Amino acid sequence: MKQIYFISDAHLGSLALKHSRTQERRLVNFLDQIKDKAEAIYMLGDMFDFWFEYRAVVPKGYTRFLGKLSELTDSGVEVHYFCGNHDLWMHDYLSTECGVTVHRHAETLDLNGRIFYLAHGDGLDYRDRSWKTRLLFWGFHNKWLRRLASMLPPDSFIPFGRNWAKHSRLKRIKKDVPQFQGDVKNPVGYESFDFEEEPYMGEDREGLVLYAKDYLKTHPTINYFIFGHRHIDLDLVLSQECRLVILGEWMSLFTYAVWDGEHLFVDNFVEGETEL
Ligand SMILES: [Mn+2]
Repeated sequence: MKQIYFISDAHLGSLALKHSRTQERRLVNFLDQIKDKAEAIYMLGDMFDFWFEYRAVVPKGYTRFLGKLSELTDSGVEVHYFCGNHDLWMHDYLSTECGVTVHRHAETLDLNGRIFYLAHGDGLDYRDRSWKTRLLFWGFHNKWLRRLASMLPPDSFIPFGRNWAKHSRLKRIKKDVPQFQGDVKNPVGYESFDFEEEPYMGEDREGLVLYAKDYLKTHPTINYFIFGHRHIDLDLVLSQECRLVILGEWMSLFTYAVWDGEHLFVDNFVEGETEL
């Protein structure tokens, strides 16, 4: 049986990373290596660090990645894209140009006999949301604000967005990175391993785990919850029939999950080593 792959959070084009072209190439190599085995690929959001699409204009860059997606869909592999909080402002470019199916909300899907709940994961962490997170979530999803932003010229708004995304990444820089002690406002560019996420908070505090546990009570047929967004890799048994996977990211962990119809595996992609 053919395999179904899950990846998320590459944050391609991040101005906070020194080697973003290398990162894109690695992702493209991964996609190239799975193209004959894959029945479908689910990308669970934030593959782009900032994507804001106008009716006639898309952000420049990402050509290798977009080309590979088109190649995959041309050859019959299903490619699904769940919008994340860095790339929810999509129109129809990925679908019409690259043949990708774009999902704007969480979906419950039967994939080769098992029930999957798939989502990026932002906005679900409802027990632990500050007013700032709520305000941003509202602003990001507000159609009038989006319309307003789309009246700004791309040459000013897209760089603004990319810089905003860069600074939100720089907040997560490791405190002991020596080069960061220089110019905080204007750093030169960092290796992806210079960043760290808030570590896993445990079953009783981790928002996506709490959300999934709650959701499972009213939707007991779900076998797998798969999320991105959190940038940690987590594989947790919720019940005899249900597991939760948080996918990690594609900046320094290069994690993916694969479903072969019988087992769900989570692994890291190490170029030249990982056998796919
Ligand atoms: Mn995210």
